[in-house]
Amino acid sequence: MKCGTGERKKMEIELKRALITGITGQDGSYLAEHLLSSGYQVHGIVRRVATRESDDRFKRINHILDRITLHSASLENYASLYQVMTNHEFHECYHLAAQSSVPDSFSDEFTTMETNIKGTQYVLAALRDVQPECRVYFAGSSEMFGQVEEVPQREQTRFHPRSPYGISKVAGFQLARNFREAYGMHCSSGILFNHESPRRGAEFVTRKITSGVARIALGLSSELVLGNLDARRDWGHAADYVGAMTLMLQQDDPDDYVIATGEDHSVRDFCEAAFSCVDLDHSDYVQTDPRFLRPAEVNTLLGDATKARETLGWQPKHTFQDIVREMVEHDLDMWRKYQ
Ligand code: F7E
Repeated sequence: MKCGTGERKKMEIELKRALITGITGQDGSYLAEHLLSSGYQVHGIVRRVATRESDDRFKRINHILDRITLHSASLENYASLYQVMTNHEFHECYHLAAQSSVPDSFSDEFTTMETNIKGTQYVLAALRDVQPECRVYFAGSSEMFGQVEEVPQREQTRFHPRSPYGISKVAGFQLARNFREAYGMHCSSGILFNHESPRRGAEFVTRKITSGVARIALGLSSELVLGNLDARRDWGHAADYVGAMTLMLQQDDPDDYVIATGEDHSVRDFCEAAFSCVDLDHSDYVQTDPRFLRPAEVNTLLGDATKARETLGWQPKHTFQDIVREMVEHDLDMWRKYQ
């Protein structure tokens, strides 16, 4: 079933329907909430096995499960995606699902490439074949800049990825651009710099730090072991960043945008800020271990989101301090149960 102009007009009168891949993740859950509050009907794709797993897989979306529709499909299986696109018409599709851990992309490069590159191609191809008028958002990443050639990084900055993850995101970004140019699809990519929240996975450095700080403050642990403390990142709040995704799809023309705060901090700065939330000095607790270093590191990332601000009217609301404090307070509440 192709979704032509007639069908699209009908959909505009009806509720807007959005499909999210990666709906169980940090960004997917905030995006689902944001779209629901804007009156959308929200659909998500989850792996078949996930539907049979415990509450844990759905922990970020448990509170909205009765307001969203989930479809079991897999990024590794074109036929399953094709079926979802054939059975339901979508106005917007947010393709967020990916293997998103940079260190894991070194230890499992083949899965990262399969999921992130082929998965993106499958999503784009299924939409092109079944409903080419559906607007598409692709989750690009500041990891595409990698070994940066200018500071701050803008949409025009050359890509020099430093990990299988970064390479897979460059490929996905180029696929989205090619579907836009070759098939006239409304495909936009956000080049999102690091974005955090209490829903961040424990494998990422900010959550590892805030969780470690909470455990130390509650007497459940005595040290926090990290890798490169000198790495610098432009850390924003995930809830702010999903707003930028939706704004991109409301533009007349598809385009690519850097989404960032324009402020960078080192991992050491993050530790200092997090420990000071519980009146402790990070230098008394933080250790380093080479096993957390990467084969190739991205030393510094700092974004220039001027285009998003001027074209989309987007800007972040949360400050660095807000983010650190919110995450530490959340983790204190969480770990208190184990005291
Ligand atoms: O590392 C350093 C590490 O794993 C940040 C993903 O969402 O953002 C994220 O990628 C920095 C790196 O995020 C540890 O070496 C030190 O320099 O939190 P991260 P990431 O690699 O920047 C981008 C935009 C994405 O798109 C990705 O999907 O922190 N670091 N010590 C450490 N990192 C970790 N994970 N663990 C440590 O112990």
